[in-house]
Amino acid sequence: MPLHPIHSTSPMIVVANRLPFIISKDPENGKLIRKQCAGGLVTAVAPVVVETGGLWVGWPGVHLEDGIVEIPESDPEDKSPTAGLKSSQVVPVDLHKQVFDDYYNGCCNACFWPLFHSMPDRAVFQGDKWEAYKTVNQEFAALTVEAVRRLKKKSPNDVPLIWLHDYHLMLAANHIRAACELEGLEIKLAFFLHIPFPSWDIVRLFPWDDELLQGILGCDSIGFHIEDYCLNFIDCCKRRLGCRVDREYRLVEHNMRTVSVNHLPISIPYDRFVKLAESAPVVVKNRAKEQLLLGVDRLDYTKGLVHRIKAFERLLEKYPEHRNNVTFLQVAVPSRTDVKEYQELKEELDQLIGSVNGKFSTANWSPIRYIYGCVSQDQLAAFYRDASVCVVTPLRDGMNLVAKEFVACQTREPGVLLLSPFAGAGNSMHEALLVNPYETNEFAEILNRALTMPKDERELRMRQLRRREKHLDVNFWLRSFLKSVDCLADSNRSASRILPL
Ligand code: ADQ
Repeated sequence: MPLHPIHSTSPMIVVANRLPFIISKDPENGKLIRKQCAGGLVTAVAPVVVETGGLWVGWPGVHLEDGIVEIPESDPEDKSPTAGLKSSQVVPVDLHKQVFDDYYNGCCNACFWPLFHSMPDRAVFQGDKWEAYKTVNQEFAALTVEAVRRLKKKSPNDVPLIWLHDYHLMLAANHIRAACELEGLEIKLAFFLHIPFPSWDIVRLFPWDDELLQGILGCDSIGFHIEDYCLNFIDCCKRRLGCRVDREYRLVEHNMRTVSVNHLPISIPYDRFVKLAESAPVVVKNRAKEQLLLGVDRLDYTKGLVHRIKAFERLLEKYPEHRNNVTFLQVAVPSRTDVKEYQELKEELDQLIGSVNGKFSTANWSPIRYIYGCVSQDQLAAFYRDASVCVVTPLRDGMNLVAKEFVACQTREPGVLLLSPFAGAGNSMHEALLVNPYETNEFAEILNRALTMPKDERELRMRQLRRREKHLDVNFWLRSFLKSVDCLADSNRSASRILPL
């Protein structure tokens, strides 16, 4: 069930690296089951796929070589957003293990992830991995075209809306477009990037940057979280490909088509988090005696975890009055655990936390509580609600949903949000305390300011943050997207597709 009904006219085909659930074998009876992934994207988009009779194309999380041959139906008890998604609406992409590894780890994670987060020194550029990326994008495209044929057979007059997601699929659009044009299948093609789109100075480091930009331009409509990413992309198209562009109206002309570039800030199912917070178990009984600083992240080098712990250490050195009553709770979800860099980061963090705890712990108090694992949504909501300060300080982040989840869950005593200006969320959550994570002393000062902020000020800031996030929730994002695609359909039907100079 969508949180608010969203009426889309076209059947939607979502194409993402992953299906909206993972398929695994029930250890007890060996039966195939769906394991839910509760991301914002799945929550928002899966109901629209269900409602419009659309399809979801993605990798099922296992290789068919592993013996998984079919997509199971959802469990009758299933209340997740994908419950209504029939197995016939799911198109699994089967990829050979080695090709998948080269595409996913070799290209997406080792190259695009650091590069797009403006950390080029970490990026590895390898021609063979790029070849695997191209192959996999072609495979995704072929299955998407097959999905279009299926939908067209059922209702020939519908124009399917194909929505490609993220940096894994930047080259699929042109393959889909070419095949559909050849068969006379009318479609709409859109793309959304969940991570930052960096400046031309960074993009030009990628040896095949022209192919990449042309790949994205294969869509009719391209979405980024914030305006800066839109302008970066437009700038790259102009400088690298010589496209005619209109920065004001966010248009790029390419191959006799006009592509629209849209600023679509993603968000969360706000009301669902409010409900969760209202019934979540109590974590902090008395805030006057116990203050919780909270961090919730995937364990990733872009999230700035090491910088954050160092700033907390500095806080305890400079302001000893916080010892014994302030605890830093860091929840870190294991991520890309088979990659060396992530293993090294985990080790560095383990050591740092150990050394801070060793330095300051007393018989009854340890400064840092560290959970390395996934926590339930109820538990997460309880942490968000009871935290005095939520520390969201990535070195770079497309948007960051944790900042928004924290704000939604602040249903009792108002806390303070500390936010990095290098997260997309920093662009609009103006009432947060902004902190540059690279400057340890200043970071410690701002931690202290957050912990000692008067209630009036906390209330004022949180009220405004909550008002905005409630309004600009994930349904707003989805509606804005659907509107941007419909507008595009209208303008492309008009006589002139060429930009005014
Ligand atoms: P991520 O990099 O994964 O997403 P983020 O936006 O913060 O980052 O989302 C993380 C999600 O994981 C949140 O919904 C959070 O609740 C959940 N989570 C984190 N730790 C958890 C834990 N220990 N247990 C359970 N759940 C946990 C990418 C981009 C972001 C962008 C999103 C959406 O990198 O910038 O905001 O996509 O577009």
